[in-house]
Amino acid sequence: QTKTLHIARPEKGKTLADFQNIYNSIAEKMKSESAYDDGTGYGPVLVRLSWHSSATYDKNDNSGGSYGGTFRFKKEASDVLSKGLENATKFLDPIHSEYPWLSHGDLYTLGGVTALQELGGPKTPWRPGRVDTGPETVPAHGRLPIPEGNASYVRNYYDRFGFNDQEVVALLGAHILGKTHLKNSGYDGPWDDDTNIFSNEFFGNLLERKWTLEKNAASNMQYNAKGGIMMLPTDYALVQDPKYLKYVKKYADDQDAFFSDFRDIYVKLLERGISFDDSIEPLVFKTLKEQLK
Ligand code: ZEM
Repeated sequence: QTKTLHIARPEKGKTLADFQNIYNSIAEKMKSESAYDDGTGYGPVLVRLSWHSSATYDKNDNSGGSYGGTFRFKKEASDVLSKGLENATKFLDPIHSEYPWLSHGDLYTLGGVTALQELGGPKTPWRPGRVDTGPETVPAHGRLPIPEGNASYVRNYYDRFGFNDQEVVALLGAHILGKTHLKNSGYDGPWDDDTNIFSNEFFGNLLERKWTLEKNAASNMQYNAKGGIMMLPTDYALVQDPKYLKYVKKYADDQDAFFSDFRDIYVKLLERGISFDDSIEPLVFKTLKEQLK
């Protein structure tokens, strides 16, 4: 089988300072538009955009992934499973106008890294070099996961990326951020009271709350707990499968282990399928708060 080659070619002549400027523009815009989604702000939907723009990856032919920035095309963004992400691309459009030299793949992944760090998540090294590709490189719909799946669905799904059980559990800890919206996905509610603070509470909630499987207003089955928090069937699968459960317990107990493992698998997700030359240094950005000091 022929494999698509995705060779990183960083924007010419740009340094850490240039990318830190973009980080700052995104972070400042998040701050000034913090009322979005009833006060959650844009952070979670930016993290989700970074995920969906990477989630088309297939290890078998190295197609899809974040490299080509193809989420900018209707052909990709119109997938029903991506409803709501137009809010994230609209948020980032003016950032791209400010920095037109930045590729869309770099923009969408840097948006996620910025949001993650600003919401209290781990420092996440990021490498530039994605290059825009054309609409002919958009894979057919069908590469995004459905929320109805059980543990074997989730395991089989992430095998397409080459991710193991530990990596999958760490990655899904991102579902501490934001919420599900009936009008987007047909699911309803947040995963935690705090929708915009990154932590290991997704795992604590999974283990400690009393979950009831109920039909929501869109007739989809979801797990609900007191206080109006929820889990998707794919989230709940992590406590139903003993091999996943082991890592759920570990991350619930050890926030540092979660932060470090989440960072590693998130970087891997955002870079899947891309060949980076050794000379391309990972960039580590300062948060807005750190820059005040
Ligand atoms: Zn999500 N996700 N996701 N996810 N996701 C939603 C929202 C968010 C799945 C899924 O079906 C859904 C990952 C993996 C998987 C985020 C990040 C990451 C929603 C709700 C659904 C239905 C959308 C809505 O209604 O607006 C499934 C099935 C997944 C894998 C099995 C991974 C991996 C993520 C990041 C690393 C985030 C941050 C949100 C919240 C978005 C928001 O607007 O608040």
